[in-house]
Amino acid sequence: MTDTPSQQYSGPRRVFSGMQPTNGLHLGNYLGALQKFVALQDAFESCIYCVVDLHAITAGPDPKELAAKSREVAAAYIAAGVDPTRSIIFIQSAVREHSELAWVFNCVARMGWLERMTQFKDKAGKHAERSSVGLFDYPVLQAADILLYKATHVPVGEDQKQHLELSRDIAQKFNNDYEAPAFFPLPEPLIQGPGARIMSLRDGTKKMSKSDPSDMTRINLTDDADTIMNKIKKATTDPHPLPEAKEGLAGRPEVENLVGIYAAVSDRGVDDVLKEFGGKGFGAFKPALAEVLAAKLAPIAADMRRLNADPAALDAILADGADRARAIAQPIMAEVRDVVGFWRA
Ligand code: AQP
Repeated sequence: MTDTPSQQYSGPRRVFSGMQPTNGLHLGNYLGALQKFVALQDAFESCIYCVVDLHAITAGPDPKELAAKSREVAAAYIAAGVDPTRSIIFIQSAVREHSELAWVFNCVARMGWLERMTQFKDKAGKHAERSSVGLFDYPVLQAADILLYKATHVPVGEDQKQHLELSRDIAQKFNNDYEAPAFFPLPEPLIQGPGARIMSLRDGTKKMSKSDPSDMTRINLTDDADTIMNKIKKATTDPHPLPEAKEGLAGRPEVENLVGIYAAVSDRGVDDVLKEFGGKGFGAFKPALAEVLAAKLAPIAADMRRLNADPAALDAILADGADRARAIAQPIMAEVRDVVGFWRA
C-alpha cells in the first residue's frame, strides 16, 4: 500500500482521551478506557486526559451540578492512577480552541458521514428530529478534541471505534482539501484489551452505560462492597453451570460478560477463570466475582472521596492542566488558522 500524505506524519507520539461528566463513572469506563490511560503513561511521554464538559451539555445536565461533576471525573482519573505531574488533566471548556477547531471541522466533515453514526441513532432513538444539533455533531467535536493536540493515539472502549474512524476521515480530508500533507496525524484508536466492551448486568446485549435509567445495570466506581455484592447477585444469568471452556460461552452473553469482568479485573485469561469455575454454579461464582471487584474498586473510591473533599486542590490541578493544554493547543490552532487562510494582522 502506498503511504497517504497523513501516514507520513512525523510529529511527536501523543495520547489524548476524555470522558463525559454526565453521571459517575462505571466499571465499563474504567476497564475500557481509564485503566489504559494509566498504563499509557509509561509508554508515551505526552498524555492528555480531558473531562469533556462541552460534550456533556448535549445531554442537558443541571448547570448547578456540571462543574462539580467535572471535578469528580478528574478525581476519578487521579484516583485510578493518572499522575497530574506527568499527564495533563483538564476540563475541555477551559480551552476554547476545542470549539474553534470543531467549527472548522464542521466545514470539512460531510453530512452523510455523520448520518451513519450509530451512537447518535442509539442516543436519539425515535426522537432524532427533537435532538440537539450538538448531539448529532458530537463526533466532529471529538475529532477536534483529539486533533487540536495532533494526538496520534486514543485509548477508548469499543463503542467509540466508529467515532475514531470519523476523526481519521476528517484529518485526512482536511490535509487533502487544504493541500497540507501530513498536517494532522491519522489518530490510532487503542481499543484492544479484555475490558473493551463491558455489558449491562441486566442485559448482555447492551453496553454498560452511565445513562441507563437503572443503577442495577452497572457497577459504579464509588459503589461499596455491599452494593457490589447485591448488584452482582441480582445480575442476569441462566440456570446452567459455568462452562469448562471459552466455546461454552457462545449464546450466553450475560455469562460471557461476568466471566470477562472477572478476567479483566483479576488480570487473568478467560480460560484460566473457567478452569477454576467451570462446572460450578453461580452461587459460587458470583460472590467470588463481587469480592475481586470490591477489592479492585475500594482503594479507587477511597482516593476519590479524599480528592473530592478538597475541591480547591483539585481546581489547582485543573488550572495547571488547562495552562499546559493551552500551551500545546494554541500554536496548533494558530497554524490551522493560517492553513485555512483566516485574516490576521
Ligand atoms: N460499557 C463499556 N465498556 C467499555 N468501555 C466503555 N466506555 C463506555 N462504556 C463502556 C468507554 O469509556 C469512555 C467514556 O466515554 P464517555 O464518557 O464519552 O461515555 P460513553 O462512551 O458515551 O459511554 P458511557 O460512559 O456509558 O456514557 P453514556 O451512557 O452517556 O453512553 C470511552 O472511551 C468509552 O469507549
